[in-house]
Amino acid sequence: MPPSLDDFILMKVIGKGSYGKVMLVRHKTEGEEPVVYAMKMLRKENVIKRNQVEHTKTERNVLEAVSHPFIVTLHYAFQTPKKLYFVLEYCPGGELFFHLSRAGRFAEGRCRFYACEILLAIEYLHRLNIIYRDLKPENILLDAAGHVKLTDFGLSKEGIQDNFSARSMCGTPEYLAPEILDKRGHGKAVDWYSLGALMYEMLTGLPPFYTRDREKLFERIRRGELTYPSYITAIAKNLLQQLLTGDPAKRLGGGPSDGEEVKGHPFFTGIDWLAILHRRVIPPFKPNVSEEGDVKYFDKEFVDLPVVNSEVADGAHLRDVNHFEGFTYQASDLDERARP
Ligand code: ISQ
Repeated sequence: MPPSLDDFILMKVIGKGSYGKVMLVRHKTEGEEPVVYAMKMLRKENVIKRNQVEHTKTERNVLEAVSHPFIVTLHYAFQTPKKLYFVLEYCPGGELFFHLSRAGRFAEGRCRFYACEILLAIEYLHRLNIIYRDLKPENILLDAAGHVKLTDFGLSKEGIQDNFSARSMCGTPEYLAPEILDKRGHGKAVDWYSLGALMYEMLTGLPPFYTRDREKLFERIRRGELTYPSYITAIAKNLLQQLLTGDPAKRLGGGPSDGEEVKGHPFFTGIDWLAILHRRVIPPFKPNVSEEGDVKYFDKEFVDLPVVNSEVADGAHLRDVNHFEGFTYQASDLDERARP
């Protein structure tokens, strides 16, 4: 049987945006322990109106193709006449952004830990010729142990040229490499720039070049002149400067060895990369979640929203209306996904 909406109990809203919403759901399993997932729901009408059809198919295909400890797992995908559903691994630690907002900024050791896990995820994607392109604190989640999980692959993958216009007008350009802003064509090095931008925000509390004036922001990203607070250590500052280099050919990670070049920076001296990959390094912060399905790290504005089962009026029971051909997916135990 292909997966369907009937297989899940909708519990709580944990995220909402122009794209649609994300809910905590419980799988109706027979006998065994209950399983919770994060269900991302997209209204087809919205996806089409916002020119996101290709991006949505990309996200579905990338998620099926990958298997990595620091990338969210896709368990099922299905559709009803009006909506598309991604059933993903639930990450009870919430967004890294949530924790960064609370803490103001992170100590260097905590920043290094997240940077290491993210670096390995990006390196893995690059080996599959996938460029992530959308690294920002909202797309980085924490699992129950405090390890990183990347989500949101709508903008990923090589060869999608239309993303600039589609995204920049609604998204935030803070983390975008200057070659994307200038539509110069771009490669894997954009992800190393974004890693630098993310690390800058983790260490200082604000993204590089920050201003609320969009035009100014664009100009500052292009000029590339950045100031560093005095508490940033010399080694961290050097790494940030090398990752935030405007010319992708001169940027750290921009060479043929990709992530290896970044790993080799003195900021990462002493890191046991195999221990990081195997999740043997204890996270600097462990989410304090009690029962399965705890939502304490998700914004109250979402969690307090009512769980509406508008799905009944949506013709949801009429399954397999294939507006989005090939969307349905069920993870198999014998999967052939590329492992790190
Ligand atoms: C997994 N867990 C919590 C929230 C999520 C949001 C989007 C995608 C996956 C998620």
